[in-house]
Amino acid sequence: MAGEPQADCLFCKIVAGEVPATVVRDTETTVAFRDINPQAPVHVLVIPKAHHRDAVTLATEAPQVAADVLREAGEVAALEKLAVSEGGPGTGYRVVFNTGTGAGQTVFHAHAHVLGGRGLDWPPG
Ligand code: IU
Repeated sequence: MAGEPQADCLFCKIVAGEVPATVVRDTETTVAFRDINPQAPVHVLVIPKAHHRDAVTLATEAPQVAADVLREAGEVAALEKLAVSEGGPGTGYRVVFNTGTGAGQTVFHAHAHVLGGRGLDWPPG
């Protein structure tokens, strides 16, 4: 059933506390934790606690939780002083949802990458 924990899912295990993670924010519906292989000075993943295979599937199956994930991405950016309005050293941040193997998705539990703390090129690689 949509949203049910998957036994072989690493991020479901992080939600369950079975795999360690450096958690920066925890809400009723989401968890935000530091990426173990950071691609920028700030690299935090925001995930729904429920299992959905990617961000668009999440938005279809649980739109309110998709909104929670996006709002939490903004809360993380504020916490990490990335947002211009926070007066931090950053001049902004990037929120990325890799979707599908061709786009670099390796963990099939929806997650937002929140990246910042350095200049971010466009177009991305
Ligand atoms: P992707 O968009 O599916 O490629 O992102 C998965 C991310 O999960 C990737 O950046 C990994 O470094 C990260 N990650 C993690 O933070 N902790 C883990 O135990 C594992 C992967 I495995």
